[in-house]
Amino acid sequence: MVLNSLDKMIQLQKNTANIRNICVLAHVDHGKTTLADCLISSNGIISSRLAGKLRYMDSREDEQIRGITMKSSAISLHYAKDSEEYLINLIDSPGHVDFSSEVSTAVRICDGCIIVVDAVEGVCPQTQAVLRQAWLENIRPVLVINKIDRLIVELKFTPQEAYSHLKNILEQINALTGTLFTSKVLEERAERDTESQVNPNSEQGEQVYDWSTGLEDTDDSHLYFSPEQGNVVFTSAIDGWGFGIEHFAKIYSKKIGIKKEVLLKTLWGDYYINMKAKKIMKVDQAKGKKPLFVQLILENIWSLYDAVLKKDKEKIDKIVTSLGLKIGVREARHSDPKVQINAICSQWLPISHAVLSMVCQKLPSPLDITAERVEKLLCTGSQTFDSLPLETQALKAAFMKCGSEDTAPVIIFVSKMFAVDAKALPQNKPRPLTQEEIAQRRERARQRHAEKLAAAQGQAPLEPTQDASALETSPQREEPRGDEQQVESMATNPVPQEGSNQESFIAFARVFSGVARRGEKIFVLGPKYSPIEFLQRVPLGFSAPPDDLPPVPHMACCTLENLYLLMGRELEDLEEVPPGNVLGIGGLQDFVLKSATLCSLPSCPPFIPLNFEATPIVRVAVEPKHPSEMPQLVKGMKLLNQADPCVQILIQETGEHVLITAGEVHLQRCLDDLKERFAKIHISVSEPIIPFRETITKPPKVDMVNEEIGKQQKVAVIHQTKEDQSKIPEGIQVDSDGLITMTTPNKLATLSVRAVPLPEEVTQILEENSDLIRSMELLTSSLNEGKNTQMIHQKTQEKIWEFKGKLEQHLTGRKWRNTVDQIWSFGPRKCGPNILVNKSEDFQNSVWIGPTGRSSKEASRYRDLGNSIVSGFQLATLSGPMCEEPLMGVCFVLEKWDLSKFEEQGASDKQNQEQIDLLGERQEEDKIHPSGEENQEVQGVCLEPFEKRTSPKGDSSITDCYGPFSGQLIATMKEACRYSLQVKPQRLMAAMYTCDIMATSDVLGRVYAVLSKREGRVLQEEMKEGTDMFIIKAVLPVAESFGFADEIRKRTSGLASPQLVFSHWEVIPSDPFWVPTTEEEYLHFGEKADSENQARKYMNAVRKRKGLYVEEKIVEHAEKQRTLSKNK
Ligand SMILES: Nc1nc2c(ncn2[C@@H]2O[C@H](COP(=O)(O)OP(=O)(O)OP(=O)(O)O)[C@@H](O)[C@H]2O)c(=O)[nH]1
Ligand SMILES: [Mg+2]
Repeated sequence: MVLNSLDKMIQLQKNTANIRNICVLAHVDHGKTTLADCLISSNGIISSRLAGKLRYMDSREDEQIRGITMKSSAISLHYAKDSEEYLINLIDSPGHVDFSSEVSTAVRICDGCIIVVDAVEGVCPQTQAVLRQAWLENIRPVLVINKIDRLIVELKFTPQEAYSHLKNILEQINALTGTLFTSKVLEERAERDTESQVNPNSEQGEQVYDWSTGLEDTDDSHLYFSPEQGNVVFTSAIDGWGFGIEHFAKIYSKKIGIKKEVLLKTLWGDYYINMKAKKIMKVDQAKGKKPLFVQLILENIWSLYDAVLKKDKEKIDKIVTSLGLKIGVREARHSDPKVQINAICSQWLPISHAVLSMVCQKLPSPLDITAERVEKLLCTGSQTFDSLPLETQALKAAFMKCGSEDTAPVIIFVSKMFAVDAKALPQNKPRPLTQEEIAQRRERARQRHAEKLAAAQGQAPLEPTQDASALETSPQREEPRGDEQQVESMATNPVPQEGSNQESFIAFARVFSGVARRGEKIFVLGPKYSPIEFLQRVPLGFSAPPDDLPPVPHMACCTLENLYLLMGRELEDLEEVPPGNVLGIGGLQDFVLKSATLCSLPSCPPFIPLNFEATPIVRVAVEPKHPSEMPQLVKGMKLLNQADPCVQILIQETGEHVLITAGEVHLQRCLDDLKERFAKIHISVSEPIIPFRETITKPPKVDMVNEEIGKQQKVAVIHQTKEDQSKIPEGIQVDSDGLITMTTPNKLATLSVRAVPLPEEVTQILEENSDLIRSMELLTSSLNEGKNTQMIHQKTQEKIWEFKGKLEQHLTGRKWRNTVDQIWSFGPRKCGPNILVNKSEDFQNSVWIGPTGRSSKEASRYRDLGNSIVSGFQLATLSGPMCEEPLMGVCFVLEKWDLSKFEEQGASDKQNQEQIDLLGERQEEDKIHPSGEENQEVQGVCLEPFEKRTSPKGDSSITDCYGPFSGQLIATMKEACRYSLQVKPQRLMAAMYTCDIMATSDVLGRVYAVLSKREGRVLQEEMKEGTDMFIIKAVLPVAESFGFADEIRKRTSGLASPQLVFSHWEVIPSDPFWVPTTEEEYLHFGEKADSENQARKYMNAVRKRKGLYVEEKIVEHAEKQRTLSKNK
């Protein structure tokens, strides 16, 4: 087939009903890119011989070397079926977990997806993940079961066995779909129930809970994959063939004379054919009849493979002629059976036809977008369209219509930004000449040749008039002479010099409504943009040009500079893009960081953020080899951040530039990009920075040798705690049960704090609801500031009560009485998994209702000072005492908060007040200059700024929440929290990966050896049905995971490869500060107890990295070393 011209594509883009935006999703290595190759070759973009070998969509060098896809990329294909012509925008996605964010970016702009499953490996962890992602985004899937050839060649299955195996895979994947569906129906039902509960008149509210309601009356048959529905095809991408049962139903209905419809229903399933009676009957196992699928389809394929592999020339010829195929001589003689199979099968059962016709039939066009999907795309959890302004609601209709008329609003979603070399942009590339130009030039060349001939026949030779370089840059100048045809065939637009080695950013986007035109002005809406705010700020009917609009947060206005057709490795310039198409947009890099919504109307709500399955967890610090190149590094990191949907960059408090990635492979790719594309400098990379969390536990009941801690041993423990307490400075009271009482340096306030470990479930609930906590925090702060603009939506309110209910459910018992009501704040960063509980009687404040108690004036004073207490808590939870890592699962209880002295002071005259403040000032000064200066001198120095600060506020100096006293409160609270932790048994928490490994039984032992060496724990081991593969599910600390995948691969000679996904935090049971205290422990571990303590090892490593003091004995039993000096 010939390459489709750009004009053809432009024409196809206009017929929205025949556009299919699809992505290919699967577990790693199941053959997505190979399948994409086959589809691309059907359009003549690559040769069919190279299909499967080239992996055209893997355009990066490292993708080719490693053999895995790392980014999603799109290509537009043309497919003609019957009389219809279709445009298929195909997106190939990566299967490796590290790049799952790329899958999210692809899924968002598609309407359907092809799920590829390896026929041997079956359903794998990433298959489940991508299926879930497709569900969450409401896009429709079809199934491709790939690598059927492996069943024949590798597993040597008989057709019957292969059939059972395939049936099994289908069942597995349908079971998965079933669970997704059930959970969705149940969720919807729960939602309906809450609605009806709100409306007490409805009858449903009183219904007895019945889990099955809603399930029975919802038809779900169309959701499942089954060959008779036409949404499953069987393929071997590497051999270039594939089929759906429709293909065979057509053939056999003619051959056998049974209706096609009957065959369609019976070709898959336990039916057999009675050839004599020409009847199809149910399979009776006892009689050993073969199902139709085996008899009519698989056996034919098997016998073809058999003939080719056995090099049975005669049989091959017979098959080829009976199928009516024509095989090229070269292929027919080829010694490699794969080439022969490919040549025969790709004609007999062309894979592109099987897959693309299924895609066109079964997957929706952009016009079929459902109202449900529109709502999901535009409304975050608690919001619905009804709650938005009318102007915004009108946009829903535009979405559904997907219209291209001039009045239709333009709505585009940018799902990621990707970098291309500026030289590869169409406007900077040499432009191939048009047919006309070529003809003209040919004519000129002919003339010249004639002239030359004439000249040669008698006259003096003509001087060459032009040189090649002049031609190159000025193709339109007068007649070029000479035979520079090669040079002439390309006309170049000069590449701007400074842009020659620059990266250019292209937005990967889709038009959801209206026509995107080059040069048009458009609004760029950030994820936090609110149309409500816009409509409040801008008067109705405001019709100034977009540039003159008053500034609205998270909104900018830009021009669509360049529009591109994405063609895999190439880009093609477009003037306009009709709705429903995937496109690339140039010139947005200053406006869009990673993703954005573009709309011609500011009343559009932004699309909801993409949901990324992978959590960035692997951190490294980077620095340039030459310090002078720091600016390049910073610039490069910014570009990298823009070019990758999932990477995070930050500057740590220590000043290090840190890169946070999803895993080792992702890290490697980011570093390569940084070095070779974005920064172009040599960089040095630190060892991975592994995050930990700090927590406390209940005191242990047994000691390190599993002996119960009895009375006698307790003496030792108490002795030890006393020793510990001696480390706590004077002026701090410690109760025997761990209550810390501390006074601010100016002696005006006293705080009593206790730290208590939270139950594990509570920590988990806090983690799960961090978004909700954050929005609660926003609401409270806007209420405190007196703004009441944000109405609490009813659903949000419900969610808050539900969250509170869950906490109450788990915080029961005497110890936790009333705790939930007294929660004052969450930390760190006001949304973390630690809580501050306020049990002081004078002042009550809770996250649920805001401050109460006392008169309002005092309350406001307490509130201001209370903010300092909360800040102290936030600081304490951000970095713990063990190794300055964030805390997790700790509850700080503020038992007393004594401000009586402060109030006395407050009541006294202003003179007094000044001195208090000065005292505070001085103490702060003292901190900075520990040597200290004479009191009077300090007064002299401080008087001026002090007056400046207090004078405008008058008597409000007491409540000055930014005054020195509040600083002292923050510091005291922070210290009190830290000491309260230190008197409890402290523990480190390690980040854990879950790890799925598939391995054959013979390498199982080695996999276990590697796992146990790296402190991994096997959770589950299962044998995969029908194969000799085992699936092992294990957990592994992130700290031990570096090089794990490589080690497993090496030790098992590539037979097993793990997938690591961050799963949770786990307490490391050993105590990092442990020293032997009981007799048994002395006996067992010796006095020094120098056996490996994992927690201490981790803690010391972190402390060392952060430059903190590490208590380590470097030299033990030092003996004087004798140096044998030469000159004795
Ligand atoms: N036997 C056999 N091998 C196949 C088939 N399709 C693909 N492969 C092989 O499987 C390996 C992986 O193929 P890819 O197409 O790169 O897989 P992928 O799903 O794109 O992988 P990622 O992009 O890394 O997730 C390659 O070595 C292919 O040659 C097939 O039909 N049969
Ligand atoms: Mg791939």
